[in-house]
Amino acid sequence: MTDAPKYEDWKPLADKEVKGRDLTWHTPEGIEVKPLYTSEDTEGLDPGVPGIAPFTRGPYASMYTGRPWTIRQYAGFSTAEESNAFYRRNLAAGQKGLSVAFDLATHRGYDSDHPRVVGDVGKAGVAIDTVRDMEILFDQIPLDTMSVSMTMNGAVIPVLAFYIVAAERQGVSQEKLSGTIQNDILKEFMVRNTYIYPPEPSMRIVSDIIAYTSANMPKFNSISISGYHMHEAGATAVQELAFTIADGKEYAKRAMEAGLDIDAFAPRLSFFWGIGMNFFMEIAKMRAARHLWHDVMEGLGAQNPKSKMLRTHCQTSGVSLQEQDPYNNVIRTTIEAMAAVLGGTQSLHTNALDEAIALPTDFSARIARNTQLVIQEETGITNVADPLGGSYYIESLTAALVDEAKKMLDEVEAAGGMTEYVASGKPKAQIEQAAAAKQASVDRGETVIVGVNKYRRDKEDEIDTLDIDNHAVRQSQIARLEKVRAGRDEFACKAALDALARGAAQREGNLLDLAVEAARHDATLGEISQAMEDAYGRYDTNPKPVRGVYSEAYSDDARYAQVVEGVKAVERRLGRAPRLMVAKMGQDGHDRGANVIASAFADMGFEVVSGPLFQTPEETRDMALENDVDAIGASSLAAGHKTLIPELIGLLKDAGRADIKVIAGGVIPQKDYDFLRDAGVQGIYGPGSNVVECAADVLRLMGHNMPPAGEDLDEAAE
Ligand code: MLC
Ligand code: 5AD
Repeated sequence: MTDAPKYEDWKPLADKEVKGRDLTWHTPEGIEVKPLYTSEDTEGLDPGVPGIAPFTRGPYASMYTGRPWTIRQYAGFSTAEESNAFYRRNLAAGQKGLSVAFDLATHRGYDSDHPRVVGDVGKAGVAIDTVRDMEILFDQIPLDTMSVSMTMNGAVIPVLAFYIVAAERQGVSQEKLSGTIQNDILKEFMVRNTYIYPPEPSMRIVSDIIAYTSANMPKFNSISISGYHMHEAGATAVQELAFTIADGKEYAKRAMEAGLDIDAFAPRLSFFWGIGMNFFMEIAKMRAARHLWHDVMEGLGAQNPKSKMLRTHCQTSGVSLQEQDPYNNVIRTTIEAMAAVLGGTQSLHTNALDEAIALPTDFSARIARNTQLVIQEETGITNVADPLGGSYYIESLTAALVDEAKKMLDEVEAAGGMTEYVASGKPKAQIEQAAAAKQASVDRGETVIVGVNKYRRDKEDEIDTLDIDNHAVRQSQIARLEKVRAGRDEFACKAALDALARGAAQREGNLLDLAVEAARHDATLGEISQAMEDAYGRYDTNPKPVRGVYSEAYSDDARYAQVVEGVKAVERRLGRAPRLMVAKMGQDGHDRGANVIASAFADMGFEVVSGPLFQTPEETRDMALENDVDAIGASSLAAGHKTLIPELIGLLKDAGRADIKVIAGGVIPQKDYDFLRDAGVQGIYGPGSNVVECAADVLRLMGHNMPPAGEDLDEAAE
């Protein structure tokens, strides 16, 4: 038998075909992917079998041949009644597990009647103020059999307490509850921004929940350690892997320091990945994660194999989906779902095609859910465990990711662990750097997005999107809050809240235990949060956008240079650089877009003022006036735009500064454009907007004669 041909036999043939062109793919992770992998690449790389350490090929032995992944669609909007009806329709149509999306007021620990959350109630998720709301949310959904995930981090104590008490009122005791609470605060400080308290007390909350659930709720996953939000914020696969595994290690160490036995809680730690369009990279990422977690837990002394076995949820990527030609999103989501499944996920959410515009409608949610049903029931993919195991490319890429992530994990370790590393701001800055580089590559057309920066249609079709009457939801929440407050034993409620406040201040008792008692007496979410805020305070940060990524990516670009010249011309006229304030109003913490804009505009020569997160329109006005800015870019991704931006424009007018131009960017449906323009918004930039052209528009608004792209100034003047 002759030896099978090898890479060196193949190389000259390929070189000849492509005339010597270098076919290496330099990934954003810094991995050099060759155009071909062979058996030489996997020598010494046997990943073993699923269900046995290090679990690279999957946590369970039989994987989907025994039980398919859980179809778990993340959803929530408006009131508890409306979300409950939506859940029940979805369950009847084939969804298997629930996953609750709460509105931003709830995330940030405010009741619906709080003045800071006027634009947020019921918008990006369901409004929950009391146990009563939670009871309605799960009406006719048996909590002893349905597994429920709740994405909650900031207000995790009241929300989990409400869930436990709502189940009690259904007659279900807490040891029967199966599900997951996200409870992952470290990534909130890095990327998701729905924290309430400073890092240290927030870490106590995490370990109190781990302690409580491991003692009382054996079927409940105490945490969902999430890379997803880093992925969405622009992280590379290596960053997502390393920072998430490092977060997990930090939580485990904290729980051990609090006196818990690692094998008592580690089997109920779970993970969550974002799955984007980089197909094989995403599959390899999930396999690498299982290997890495196994090693970390072994390092911490875990004995039980379940402690070392990484189980995960996945969600297809929101940022990969586009407003333009939105049916392409169905294709993207299918590909991403395939990657999650071939990577061996335990639970999956597939995004809806209207992701870049609004929350899902019944129609778009059906297509999203059916994407999973079709893969599960029509393709035969579930018939073999880890079907890609042994692929030369997949195994090599998995090993490369393990190596690269280990280097980053060592860096975190050297910095004193993830709490310290997060406090240094380094991981956030590294992710923002990667995000800005990615946006520049899209703007330059190097990263192709079909229907956006290539094959763009002249005219887009409108699609139906979900609209929520935020005012009506708020009114009905306020009415229910009043009813609950009027019907409770005020004395017992106050005593329970005082006990919680003492427990927080004096580090006594378990905070969840104390909050369950307050919830039994109908304390509200805002009251429970406030009891802890009295002891801990509220945490604030100021954005510090990265510099230099855009100027580097565009060093040879004529249009970029033209815009930079335009900025200089305005600067000569004004005697100072043009000033843009990037504003984030309301409780929407999505700051990737705002930071990318701030970073790019600063590189182009603007003086950029970055407003802190969670401003009220009044606070934005004050900051704009103090800094004497020329324009304000309001970034909105959580549907507060129709309330907050017109309010800001009114306030500027009242202050005699109608000359300050207001532009808006983010997730804004086309059907709201006229409303915003009528309110005085002078430019609207949805997903897929080019940042350099956005800057050109701002210069025009400032009276500069900026030519259209592709023309020079003289031509434009003619
Ligand atoms: C599974 N089981 C099997 C099996 N596969 N038994 C035999 N053979 C097999 N092949 C068993 C398991 O052991 C388990 O039982 C039960 O079946 C369920 O399986 P699971 O793997 O635990 O699945 P699931 O219950 O779906 O849990 C998945 C999870 C969990 C562990 C990843 O944490 C989870 O559901 N996470 C979802 C998180 C989520 O939805 N997040 C949304 C975030 S959205 P037993 O008895 O062992 O339990 C977001 C967006 C934003 O964050 O920013 O707002
Ligand atoms: N309903 C459904 N999906 C949601 N997402 C966020 N909020 C909701 C909601 N209320 C999804 C989107 C978003 C990601 C963070 O989660 O896909 O990008």
